[in-house]
Amino acid sequence: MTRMIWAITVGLFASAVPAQAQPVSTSKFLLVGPGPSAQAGRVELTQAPHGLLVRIEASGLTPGWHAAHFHSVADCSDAGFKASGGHVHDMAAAASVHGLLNPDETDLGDLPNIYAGADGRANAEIFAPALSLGAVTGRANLLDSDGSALVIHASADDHQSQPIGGAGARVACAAIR
Ligand SMILES: [Cu+2]
Repeated sequence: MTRMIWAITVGLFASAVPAQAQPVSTSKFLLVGPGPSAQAGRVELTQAPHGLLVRIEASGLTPGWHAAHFHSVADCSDAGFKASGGHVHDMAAAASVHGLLNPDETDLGDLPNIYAGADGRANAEIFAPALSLGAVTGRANLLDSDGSALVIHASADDHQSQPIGGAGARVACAAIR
């Protein structure tokens, strides 16, 4: 009997306290590549209380590991995706300092590698605590005046080499704006 009362009490308490959850809004962006006119999947970004949840659904990649980074401009219009600029980095720093394994600093746009299977598809969900959709203190806003881009490279990121971890050409790009 005591246990039943306790259970009821817990139930009432739980229903009386509103959940802290806020409405979740996910923004979807088209991933193109190779080149600006071929569809390669999509990128979904969800603003989280302490960072950004990044979901990547890509196809047409060569099997194996691929670097993925946020670059600084929402422009995927040229064949090599060079217009997407360099990596999103700390604007207080003089220049980009790349690499998740770099003891000096890590660009805010650096992400773990993603893996494409034999069918060329890669699905990944990554949490990026330093990034934001919209202005948030202490996080880089991907939706700044010129937006940003999620770029997938031809090769894996070694997370140490400058300036892009030996990741090679840019093979897919999603303009974030
Ligand atoms: Cu990159």
